[in-house]
Amino acid sequence: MERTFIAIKPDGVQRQIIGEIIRRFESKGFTLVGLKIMQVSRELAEQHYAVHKERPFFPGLVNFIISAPLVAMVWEGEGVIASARKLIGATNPLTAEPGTIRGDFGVSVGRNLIHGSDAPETAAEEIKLWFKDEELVSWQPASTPWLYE
Ligand code: DAT
Ligand code: MG
Repeated sequence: MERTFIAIKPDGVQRQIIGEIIRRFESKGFTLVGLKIMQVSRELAEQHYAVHKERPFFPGLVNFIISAPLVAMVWEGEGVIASARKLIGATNPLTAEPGTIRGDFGVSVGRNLIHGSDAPETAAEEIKLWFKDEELVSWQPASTPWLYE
């Protein structure tokens, strides 16, 4: 089973759509294996977005990520990495399709509510960056036989 790192950014927390976002992942059939609300340090935010450190939006992005609490999660399921990106929608909420999280709840790229790992390598790196092994739970929901043949 694949795992991916998902974060509800400070705007999603402040707009009180944590439950709505978790509901979408649960309803789809993915399994929550890690969850915490946290005040992110500047160091962690910079590490997480290190790939963007030369971009003009980087300082604003880091300040935004540490501006208020964030919800860090790990979700599990077959194909969850790519599927989560589809549930999340395009980076710019204005062009994200309706039905996606960004398409339904956002209007600007700097406040796009949610992060999801973009590939197996980044998912593994991000899970390791944000969670200790003992913070992740391996379990099988009772619905599993009704989701997979
Ligand atoms: P994604 O979050 O869809 O993977 P990304 O990795 O290209 O997008 O960028 C990371 C985050 O940086 C993105 O969620 C929001 C912010 N960002 C990207 N492009 C931006 C821009 N042109 N202006 C402001 N913020 C931007
Ligand atoms: Mg990205």
